[in-house]
Amino acid sequence: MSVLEIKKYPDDVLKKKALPVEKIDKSLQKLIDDMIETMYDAPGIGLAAPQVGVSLRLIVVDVNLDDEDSEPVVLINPEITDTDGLIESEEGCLSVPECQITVKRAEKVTVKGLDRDGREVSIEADGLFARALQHEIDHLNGVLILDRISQLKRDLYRRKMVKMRSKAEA
Ligand code: GNR
Ligand code: NI
Repeated sequence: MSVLEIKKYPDDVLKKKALPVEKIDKSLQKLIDDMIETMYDAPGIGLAAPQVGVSLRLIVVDVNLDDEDSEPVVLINPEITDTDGLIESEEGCLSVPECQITVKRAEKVTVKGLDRDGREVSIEADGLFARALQHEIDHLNGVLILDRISQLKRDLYRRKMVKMRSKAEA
């Protein structure tokens, strides 16, 4: 297994709509394992394939990072089939460094997809798990937390990043 490079805004791969996974083969299993290792290494509570430069509909989530026995959830071609409630909460993103913003999302979601063995699964989630699933599925549609805030805040973030970059290069 290997830790992969996490692509950062404004990388083009983060803006693309990812394609459905057609074949669950050895190379996909390796990608899944590498994504899990990359998520734990970061550390993050979720990771979508486009974040490691692969434009496929595949996500991994583990909101119990502190729990040794917790198993990562792997979802291939995930789809939200039901939502309930709306709630605002702070979010960060490994691909959008130095950015913590409040995002309004469904409080509960039902998500269907395939597990890593290709079996159909349906997951009901609330709390941080529901939030992480929606955040990762956004990545598959080329949507970042920056797209969910006002133009003004987005411009502020862009300017902050330009400044940080010029400092780092100085
Ligand atoms: O590690 C992460 N934390 C987080 C916190 C609140 C809402 C969503 C997230 S996902 C993020 C990892 C990430 O960027 N996944 O795409
Ligand atoms: Ni993210």
